[in-house]
Amino acid sequence: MTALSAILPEIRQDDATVFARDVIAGLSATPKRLPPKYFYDEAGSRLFEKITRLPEYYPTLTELAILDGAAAAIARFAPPGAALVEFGSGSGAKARRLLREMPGVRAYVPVDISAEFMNGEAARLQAEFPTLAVLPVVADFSGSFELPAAAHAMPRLGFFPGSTIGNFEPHEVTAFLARARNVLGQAAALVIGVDLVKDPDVLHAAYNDSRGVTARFNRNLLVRINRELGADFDPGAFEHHAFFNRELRRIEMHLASLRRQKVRVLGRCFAFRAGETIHTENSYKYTAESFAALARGAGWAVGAVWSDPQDYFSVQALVPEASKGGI
Ligand code: AVJ
Repeated sequence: MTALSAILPEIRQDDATVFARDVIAGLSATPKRLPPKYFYDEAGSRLFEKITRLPEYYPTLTELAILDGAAAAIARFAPPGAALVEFGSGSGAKARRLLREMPGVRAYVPVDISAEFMNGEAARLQAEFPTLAVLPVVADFSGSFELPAAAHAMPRLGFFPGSTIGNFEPHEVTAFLARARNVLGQAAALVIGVDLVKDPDVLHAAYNDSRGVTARFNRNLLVRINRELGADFDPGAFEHHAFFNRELRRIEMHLASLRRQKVRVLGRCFAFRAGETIHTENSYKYTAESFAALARGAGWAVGAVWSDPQDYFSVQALVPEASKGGI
């Protein structure tokens, strides 16, 4: 981790430029939009952790229960001496559950965009599993990234929980899954959490919690843009909107301008009509069939699916298309 902090300043500067470019491009577009990956600054990561503990937010609790019940079966997809590569690790709570059942795994490689948050959690996990090599990578896993050299020599098992895949457009899912095959190796498996299509009322409640944590999470994006890009958003002048788009089978989150207003970002002026929204997130929901079809398009087959009794959420083991049924 010493080496990591040594290269950090350089990465951060580069990040700021990319963030600025993405924000300007998104606010210049019609309709206005911002990429959801930018929710996760330090405050945003903490707000998201809070969301995962809300009674209405079923995905996390459901996925944890599925992982607890299926950990031994999932462990069979880890080759001996493997590196467990987690895309978007967050708190590492889910990896912990798998690692306890995977004594043969030699390394844990969490890949996350939020350096501060991840490094703290990685250190804690290292203390819990002293013989495991914990090798964090600070990167945007939606693009291409390099594995640490030590992990190159090991067989790999991919882990992408939390239904973060739901943030990707369907064509991006295929691209991501194809890239994941390259990072993990052509023989590797990928364990992925996929949220399922369900009663719209259940979906609505999960993204409109009664305590307003999701609303704060959404608005924090404006707070972050103010702080990091010197913008003058009034977060209180934007309202949290979240609804299920039935046709596209996705939750959409927006920030709706409560009045006509102008906002300055990096010397540029952006005008909002009353009611005009910034589209901040899509969270796609899948059926077993619709996800299997996307996976197939990227050369993966569904080797196993685990879900809860209500079929709210699924954990799926993807395997190379020609070799169904684990290793
Ligand atoms: C982290 C993308 C899975 O889509 O449910 C939670 C993010 N947004 N509440 C999701 C989120 C609003 C979450 N993912």
